[in-house]
Amino acid sequence: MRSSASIDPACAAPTCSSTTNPILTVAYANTYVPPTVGNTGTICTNYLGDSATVGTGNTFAFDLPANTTLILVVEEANAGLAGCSGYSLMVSGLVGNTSGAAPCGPAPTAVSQKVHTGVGTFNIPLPLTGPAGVEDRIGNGGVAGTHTIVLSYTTPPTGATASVAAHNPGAGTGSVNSTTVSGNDLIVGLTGVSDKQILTLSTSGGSVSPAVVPIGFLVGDVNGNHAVSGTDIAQVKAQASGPVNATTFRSDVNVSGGINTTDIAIVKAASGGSIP
Ligand SMILES: [Ca+2]
Ligand SMILES: [Ca+2]
Repeated sequence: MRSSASIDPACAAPTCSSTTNPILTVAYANTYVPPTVGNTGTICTNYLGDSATVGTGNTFAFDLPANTTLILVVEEANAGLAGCSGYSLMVSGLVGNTSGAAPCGPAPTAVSQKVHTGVGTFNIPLPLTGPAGVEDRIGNGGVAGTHTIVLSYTTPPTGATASVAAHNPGAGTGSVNSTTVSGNDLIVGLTGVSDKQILTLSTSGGSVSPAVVPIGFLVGDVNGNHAVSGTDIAQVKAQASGPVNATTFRSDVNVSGGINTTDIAIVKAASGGSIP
């Protein structure tokens, strides 16, 4: 795919979605030199950026220099599949699209936020790279599967939108049911989120860089190591009857505002569960 040239520097942000097989998108400046057998080094020639993850939907951003023609290569991730019979590609940030100023702004920080009844609001960090952060609490207000994700930028994320890009394992469920801009924050409501999965939240559009946030959902994983075991049960027991504060809030699994036998029972019932 060849876009129109960018006269000014731009923060270009392609979003690619496949209707069939997993794909990977790579951006090049001006010229793409296809690799050949025995000479694969050309895939780095004129390289600008790529989607980093393979899937049926991905978004990324990169700085496109002035007076540069953007070339996007959409590759089927796995050889031998039926081919990219259907995909869509959208690019924001180029000339005539005021949503993507250059250079690309810094990536946001992300947290999973919950109110613990009568005590206060506590956040679990969600790193954008490396192992996924884990939300171990069952849901907002103790309702399973409802969660609030807050992405914080250095400027208001006006016009940005969010969607669920992937589930791992693929049978996982959950979708975005609200997106709100408040100050420099993009507040995303999730509903119908099934337990024991890594959900990939993708944001795009608007006046900020797109972001991809992997979020682990594993009820009872109070130490956030992607598995529920006796260690988690012991931690909740040790903190039971004590205060819910910045150190202990993960043990208040049902966000009731207290740590007690109900939380211990939830973690015991979840023991043995894990996520990738
Ligand atoms: Ca654990
Ligand atoms: Ca509790």
